[in-house]
Amino acid sequence: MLKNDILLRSLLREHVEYTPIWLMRQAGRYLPEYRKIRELAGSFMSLLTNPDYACEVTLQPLRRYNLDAVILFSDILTIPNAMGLGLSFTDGLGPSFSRKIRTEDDVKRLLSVPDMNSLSYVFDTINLVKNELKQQVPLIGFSGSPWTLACYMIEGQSSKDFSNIKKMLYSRPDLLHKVLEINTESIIQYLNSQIASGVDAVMLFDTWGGILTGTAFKDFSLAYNKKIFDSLNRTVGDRRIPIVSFTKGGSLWLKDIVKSGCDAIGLDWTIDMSEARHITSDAVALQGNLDPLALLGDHSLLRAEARNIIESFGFVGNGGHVFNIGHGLTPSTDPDAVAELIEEVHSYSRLFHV
Ligand code: 1CP
Repeated sequence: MLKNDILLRSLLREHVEYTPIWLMRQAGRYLPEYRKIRELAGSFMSLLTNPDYACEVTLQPLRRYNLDAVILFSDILTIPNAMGLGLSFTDGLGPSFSRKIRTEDDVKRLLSVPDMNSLSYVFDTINLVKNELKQQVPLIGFSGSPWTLACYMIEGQSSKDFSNIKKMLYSRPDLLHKVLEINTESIIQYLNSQIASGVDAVMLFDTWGGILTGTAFKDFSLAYNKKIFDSLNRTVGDRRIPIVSFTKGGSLWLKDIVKSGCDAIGLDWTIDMSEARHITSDAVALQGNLDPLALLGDHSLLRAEARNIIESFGFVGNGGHVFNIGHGLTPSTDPDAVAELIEEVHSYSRLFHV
């Protein structure tokens, strides 16, 4: 039994005493202790694939802060790497693949559901973290969405305009669907293996869903996310594994996302909590949605922003709110600002849980 299961109860819209909080990219370059291990590891890939290092980095934020969850330290690009696309990370430039998917021949030659044994370093990390955590707080597992993984597999790196994947969408939609089908099956196996290894909740990162038109979002992103939510093992013994769906830039499509079958929706900062709650009518929990750059400013204004979000969600009643930022913490974040934010959310939110 978890000592602090308030995150899981909030995601399942059960009664809690205060609003739980965790932060996307809570382990990362803004923490000096992260930079130290990153240097020891030599490269981001060696950090990622070494379960001892990855476990240590997962737990670092919990040693500093009164967080209500930790998230597995890994990356969404582990799956395309396991497919053999040759992932590397360059400082300042981000990820890139030595092999890209652009043609029918690439799809035939390069694409298949990876053997989950080649991802055993991820499942080993989960085992280590669960052991070290000693049931203090839940561990969140994750994957990228089929569409977001396809963006990197087809562009070969980060992109400003996503012209290669959009060209495929508007010229060979059949080929893109093939890529998305393979990604979907891979993600189902990957997340079910994470669940079997012990994660307590799962989040799907659809970071690039928001670049699509409404129709394309439904056909090329949401339809596949739904298939994943339908295929995950959501009950393990007497534990329920809540699922969070995060589409950055997806606030216009909340009504459709609710119907995809997730337990909670992650929100970026572009919508007011009250409006998101009104649209979703407490059918799901909501996670978010502070602008991560608010942590770069004045601490009293940061606390005020946090209170605004809590007030905007309002009395929790039959809803569920998990406080988070609308995208990842940036490397220039002051670690003290994170402590102030957590303290404010924990204390102020008690007024709204009666
Ligand atoms: O230099 C470094 O130390 C690497 C920076 C870094 C970190 C800390 C990368 C490279 N990935 C990560 C960890 C990571 N990535 C986590 C860890 C858990 C956490 O503390 O939150 C998670 C959940 C991710 C997921 C991830 N990777 C996403 C989805 C979430 C999001 O931020 O939108 C995406 C898009 C990636 C790709 C990626 N990996 C790394 C970078 C710099 C990027 C983004 C590149 C781009 O902008 O296209």
